[in-house]
Amino acid sequence: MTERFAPPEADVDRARRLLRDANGIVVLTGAGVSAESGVPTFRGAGGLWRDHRPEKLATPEAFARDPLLVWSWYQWRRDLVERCEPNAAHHALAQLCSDRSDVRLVTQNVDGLHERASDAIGAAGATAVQPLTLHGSLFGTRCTGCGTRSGARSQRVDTTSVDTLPRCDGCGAPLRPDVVWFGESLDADVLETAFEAARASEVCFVIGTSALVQPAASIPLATLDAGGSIIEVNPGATLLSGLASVSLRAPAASTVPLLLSRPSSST
Ligand code: BJW
Ligand code: ZN
Repeated sequence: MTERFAPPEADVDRARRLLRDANGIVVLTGAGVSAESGVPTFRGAGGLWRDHRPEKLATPEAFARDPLLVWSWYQWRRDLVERCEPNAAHHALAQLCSDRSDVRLVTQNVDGLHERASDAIGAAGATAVQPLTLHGSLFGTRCTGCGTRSGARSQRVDTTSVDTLPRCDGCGAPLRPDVVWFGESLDADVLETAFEAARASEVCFVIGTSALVQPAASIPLATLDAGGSIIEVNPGATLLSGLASVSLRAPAASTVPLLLSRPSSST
């Protein structure tokens, strides 16, 4: 029943033209862009926070209290995401970033699917542009002692017992997932680059985020404050919907490629 999600044609055409004509686009994605790849979102029906309390799994205090529980949950998510593939929205955005130097992709996602779509573009010989990742990477680790990062893809974590959990080769302290938990600061350089791009762009293209988590949710407001506009793709309404020039209640995988294709006429 894909027709049920078909957004009004006039809105689609308007969004396409805004994107085509924009002097600078900042794209902000959230979990919804990966939903059709099979990666669960956080909030809403079927979301991770329906069955799991964030404060028990996604805070530094939770990790200090029960690292085995936290690592078991993250390893389960790593296994799940490894079985998923980038969808048509990830691929269309990777192509857009490759085609236009005035586009910046900023993601809250830790699943690496934008990166894999970009790698596919690079493998085909085009310029591969990697996203700015606000909340880290599901597959990286960081030392709780000395802060050393593992890089994008670390070894599978043995969650048999607390004694089998990974430790730092350098200082021996426990390694943790390299993600940003509640109450933690985002990387200052990454965040500043994202906000700079938002201020410098005429359009903020927001895809698949509930826009509830700060400071990421303020990125579209920076574009708006600088005189630009917001285009939103999301099957549900969000706090941004009322501020958007075009808000398409539609899923990402079919809609994003449609918006990034050529408008039906040149007017
Ligand atoms: C589709 C679709 C389809 C479905 N197509 N779309 C009070 C006010 C303001 C701020 C705060 C506050 N109290 C505390 C804070 C700060 C806090 C915060 O924002 N809390 C709010 C929840 C209230 N923020 C922080 O703590 C941040 N740090 C910070 O602020 O530092 C400064 C500070 C320090 C100390 C004290 C206070 C401030 C850090 C936030 C880190 C967020 N981390 C997580 C986990 C990452 C690791 C992991 O994955 O395990 O990041 S939480 C989770 O939410 C994850 C996501 O990146 C993030 C955003 O979620 P997202 O992507 O929007 O997903 P959903 O599920 O919410 O929405 C999915 C959307 O998709 C829905 O709208 C669907 O409709 C849609 N959808 N199918 C398109 N097919
Ligand atoms: Zn260390």
